[in-house]
Amino acid sequence: MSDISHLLSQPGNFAGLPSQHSDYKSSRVTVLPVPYDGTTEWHSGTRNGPRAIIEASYYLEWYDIELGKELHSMGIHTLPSIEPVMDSPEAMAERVYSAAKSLLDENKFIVMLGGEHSISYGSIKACTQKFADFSVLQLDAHTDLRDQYLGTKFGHGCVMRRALELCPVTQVGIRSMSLEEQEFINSRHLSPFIVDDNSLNLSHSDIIDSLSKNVYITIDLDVLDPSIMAAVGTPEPGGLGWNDVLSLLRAVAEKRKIVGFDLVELCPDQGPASCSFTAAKLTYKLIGYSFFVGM
Ligand SMILES: [Mn+2]
Repeated sequence: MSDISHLLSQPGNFAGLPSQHSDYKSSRVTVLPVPYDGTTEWHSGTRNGPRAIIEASYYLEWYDIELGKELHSMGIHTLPSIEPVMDSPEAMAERVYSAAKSLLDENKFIVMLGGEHSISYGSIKACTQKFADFSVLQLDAHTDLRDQYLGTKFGHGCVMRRALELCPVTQVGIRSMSLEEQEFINSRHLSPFIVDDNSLNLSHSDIIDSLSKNVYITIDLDVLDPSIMAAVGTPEPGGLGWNDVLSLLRAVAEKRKIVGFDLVELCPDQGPASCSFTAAKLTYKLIGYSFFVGM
């Protein structure tokens, strides 16, 4: 058969990119869907997040007004989904770690789409082994610092406690935590950036000063205000706006090297379709910042 690939759409391909912009070998970015929600306790359904984000991404404009260019020149390849392990959160974390490690070994930039927040641990662990002078920036309404929850140390409420055992973590957008988590923060002298006065005047320089040279970003979509991001498992009022998040991410990209990121906790059944598009656009904008802004 003659080559008709240019006539065919690419189902399951982030941003609907044609093969010349999404071939695995030549792409620096790999989008890794992880449809897992084995430990969520209230609204489950984040397993449908990756598919919803990718389907919404077909409607993205490749051209970005802010950066003045199309953002796919580094190549963006979308991988098949990681098969969930449903009976053991720890085994699932190990599976994500193995996948992330192989991608980093091939010098790929990981963009992981969740799925619940627990999946971040595997990719953070792989990054700590690859990059020196490394830390994590977490955008989230919740600290996720419980030592264990519902019988596991690897659930989404514990993910940043596990990450902190590996590397420094800067938490931004926090507006809910348990007493146990507050006491842990006090005992470790951690300083999360808490949203508590409606001003949302988060100091970019304070946040950036707390980060290492190489930064992995984990975005729990509930960091956004529920008025623009209702489709999450555990919504929390008083969140950041779209421009708050973008201006922070751009400022980080200007001063630090972003080495990978994930976007988690989209629960498409809980909100309008605009939430999936917002998540897709945030993914695309952060790819753009990571490759075309600053360092
Ligand atoms: Mn979270």
